Amino acid sequence: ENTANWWKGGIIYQIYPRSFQDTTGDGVGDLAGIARRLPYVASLGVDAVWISPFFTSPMKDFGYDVSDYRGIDPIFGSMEDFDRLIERAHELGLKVMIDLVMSHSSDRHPWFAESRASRDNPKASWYVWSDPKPDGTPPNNWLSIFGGSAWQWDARREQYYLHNFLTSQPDLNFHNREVQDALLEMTEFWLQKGVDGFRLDTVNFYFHDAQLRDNPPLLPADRKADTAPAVNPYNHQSHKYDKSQPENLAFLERFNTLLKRYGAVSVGEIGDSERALELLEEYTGAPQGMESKRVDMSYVFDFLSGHDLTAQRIADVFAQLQKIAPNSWPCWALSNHDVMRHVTRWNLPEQAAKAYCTVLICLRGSVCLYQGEELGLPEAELQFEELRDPYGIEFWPEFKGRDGCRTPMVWDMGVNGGFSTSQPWLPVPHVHLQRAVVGQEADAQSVLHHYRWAIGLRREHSALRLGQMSDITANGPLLSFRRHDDAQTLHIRANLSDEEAGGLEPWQVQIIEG
Ligand code: TEU
Repeated sequence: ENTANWWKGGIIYQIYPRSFQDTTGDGVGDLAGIARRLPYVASLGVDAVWISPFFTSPMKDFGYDVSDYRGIDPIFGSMEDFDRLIERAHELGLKVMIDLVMSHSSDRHPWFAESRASRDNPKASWYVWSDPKPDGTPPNNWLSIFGGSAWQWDARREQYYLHNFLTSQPDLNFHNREVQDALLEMTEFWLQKGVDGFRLDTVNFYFHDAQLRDNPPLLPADRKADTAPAVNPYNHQSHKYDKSQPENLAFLERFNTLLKRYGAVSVGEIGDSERALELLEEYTGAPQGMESKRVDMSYVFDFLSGHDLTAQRIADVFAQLQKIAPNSWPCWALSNHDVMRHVTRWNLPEQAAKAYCTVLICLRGSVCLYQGEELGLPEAELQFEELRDPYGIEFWPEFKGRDGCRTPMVWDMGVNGGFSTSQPWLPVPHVHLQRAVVGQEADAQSVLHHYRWAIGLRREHSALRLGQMSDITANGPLLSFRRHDDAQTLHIRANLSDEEAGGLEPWQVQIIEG
């Protein structure tokens, strides 16, 4: 097997470090806890872990607001813990991907402190600053995903700064070459530590329109898949100018050149409901047999959205993909730390959760699994008082935020599911305990065993990892397609309904070789 190509058709297990395993008894997970649980992750048969941010952070967005890109936040442990984690992962044959949040830093980052100090200091243009309009209002109509204007007034500089997310997440100015260089140096620091790849947070937000033009209104026809709640005004505006700018491609080529010197890979998070597939092709497109010059693979948000995942929808997504992004390499996910767990989102019985797992594993592309989905965990129901996510607090109750998918992993039936000896930062729902790892290990029919089986299936069939995909059709609840390479052809038929159809039992997925 070509190990340089491990990511292609590979399966990546996403770990949210706050909620995986606590070893210090503070109710928050840590790196030592991840290292301790790596044998479990390896036992699933996945290729890699992607660990959500563990860098020094004031935790306003739980690590997606970095104040030191080269430091480990003390709540997660030390650099020695990280070194041990990588070593352990490699011993177990797991690759390690870390989460680079480069589009913005925390407002507590020394770069921002310097930048905001005056209009003429050396880092004055490291962030995106602008004068107000004559009437004192923000320079344009850009909106923050987390609510309100994307511009925050700064009394010292008497200017606005751009933030696509929280006001405490100022946007780095990628038009400034020094910023690019600083981020590349930071990336090399982690490459030298031996990381195998990066998940690039909000990879299409790096650049903004340098002229700061107003975004036009969004035509309903241009709204495709998105995961954000309708209550959010951000979704009703086009994002022609605040993200997905063409200048990003050249930066990604610089970034990729560095990665390839170390044999490392990247998965980009493209959040763009208007041009998702066009960007997928631009970022990851590579003709057959060639490597992408920019990003190796990228998420497609289609299966993370609220739309029911019908046979028709899957077939439509692949038809679109074939048309708009024929040379791309997508990375599929059903759940992550930002969206409602899919068992709840689509109201899936256990059989259905298994069927969607099998279908996911059979699709062309790489796959990201999110911790706990292999247990069939439903979304945790939380009270307003229990919320920690600022996004949820802002839009409650129309949108309940992202805490419900971030509650701790459940390992056993003991106190807090074996996650922590003390009160966890988010509660462990009682219903989750019945789905703990220990119980499912003992039950051959469990969702956990099904995931292990399906992951193994992909490992054993080159056609599932790297083969072509063809003849995808939907007929009512029936989905069928072929995967084939020089060695084999697999015919896949799935009944995505709770009634018998086309000779298949409810939720049956049939895979026939030949
Ligand atoms: O998320 C980017 C992002 O905007 C989407 O995932 C978004 O949450 C979704 O489309 C709903 O609108 C990334 C991280 O995954 C997230 O946890 C961070 O909060 C965000 O970036 C900011 O760094």
